[in-house]
Amino acid sequence: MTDKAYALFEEQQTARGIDVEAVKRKIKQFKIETPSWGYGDSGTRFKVFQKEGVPRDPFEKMEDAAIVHRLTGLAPTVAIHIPWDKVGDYGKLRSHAESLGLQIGAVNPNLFQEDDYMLGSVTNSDAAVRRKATDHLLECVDIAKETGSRDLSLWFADGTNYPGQGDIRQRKNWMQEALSEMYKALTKDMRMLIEYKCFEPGFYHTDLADWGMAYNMALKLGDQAQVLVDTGHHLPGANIEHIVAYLIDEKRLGGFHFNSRKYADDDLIVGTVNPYELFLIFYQILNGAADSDEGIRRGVDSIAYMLDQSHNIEQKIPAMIRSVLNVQSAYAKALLIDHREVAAAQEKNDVLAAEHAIRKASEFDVTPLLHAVREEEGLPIDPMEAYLTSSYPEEIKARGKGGASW
Ligand code: PSV
Ligand code: MN
Ligand code: MN
Repeated sequence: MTDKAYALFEEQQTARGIDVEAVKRKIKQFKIETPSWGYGDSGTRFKVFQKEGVPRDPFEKMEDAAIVHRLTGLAPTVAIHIPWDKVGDYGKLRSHAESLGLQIGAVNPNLFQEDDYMLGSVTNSDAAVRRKATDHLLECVDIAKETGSRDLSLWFADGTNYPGQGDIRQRKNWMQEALSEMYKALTKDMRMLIEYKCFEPGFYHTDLADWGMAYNMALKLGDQAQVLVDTGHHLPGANIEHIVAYLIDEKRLGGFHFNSRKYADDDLIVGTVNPYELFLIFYQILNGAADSDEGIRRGVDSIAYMLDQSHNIEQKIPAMIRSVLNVQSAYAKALLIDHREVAAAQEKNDVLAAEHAIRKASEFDVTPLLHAVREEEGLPIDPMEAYLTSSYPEEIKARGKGGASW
């Protein structure tokens, strides 16, 4: 059945002029980083529900992440969050990850959970708090050296709730001061990925509220500073694909934090309510990947695809498996876009034909293609089923309740 379905798929796509072998190669190369905090007891607002079998420390988080990677072949790196993943010896955490076939990915400083940061971290009007916050950023650069991480993902909860609460321009300059100090500490291979968020926890203003502010900051810092697009951080109706295309063209798109949101920054499973948006994001990325400018192609090549999700009511490992599979399937569909067809329609200013050329690709069923890829890679055809029928869910129950949380 699988063979028949795949043969049909291949015939159909070849007839459209799609190089299916090239598509398969790209799917096999595509990887998504999972966040350590999505394995622990964490979760969106109001209450964190404790689950049985949740990892008790960063080492066990790596073990769960390794299962996701082993079953999907998609998630070889894990982002860490400091101090949630603080350990005495990062070399030991790194070796543990490597022994499981993983690598430690982006290091995420945490500048939002201490009382000192109530009125801001790097933009706090108290110089001692700013110093403490900047020192934490520097500490994270040192940790990244030990973990072998290239990227530092930076999200600041800094902002205000009321007009006049802070001097917005002064805070902007303090932000730049702290980031510049951090930038100077980077090794030449490291990158600072700067997130923005339109609101929360600052509801009047946030110091880095949108992609333009993050981009401006990155420009002032230098080439190793890039923008991180968290899909949950936009106002309703924002055209994220446009932001993505713009940043690609400016060679400043550093990476993504994928998640799904219906209302605010819910950090829910990517692709559950807006798979078409995800597909359109990949359309822009693939458009950049085919650019004649080598710099743009290089930029696209180094985009970090990461999840930023906190699973509260869901089972953690299956939620992560579902997430990486959703991203893979949106990417696979985008690989079926015939860019020549799009270009021809644009050339003729044929609006409907252009839209059709894009949408059509999203309507193909990529299941046989993904099954074939998994078969060739020696992976289970259905990673979710493989997990649920494995002994792992039962084994981790021995960890009991009350695992790691933030
Ligand atoms: C808070 O909005 C947030 O979700 C940011 O997106 C960060 O990337 C994440 O937490 C982890 O610090
Ligand atoms: Mn994020
Ligand atoms: Mn967020």
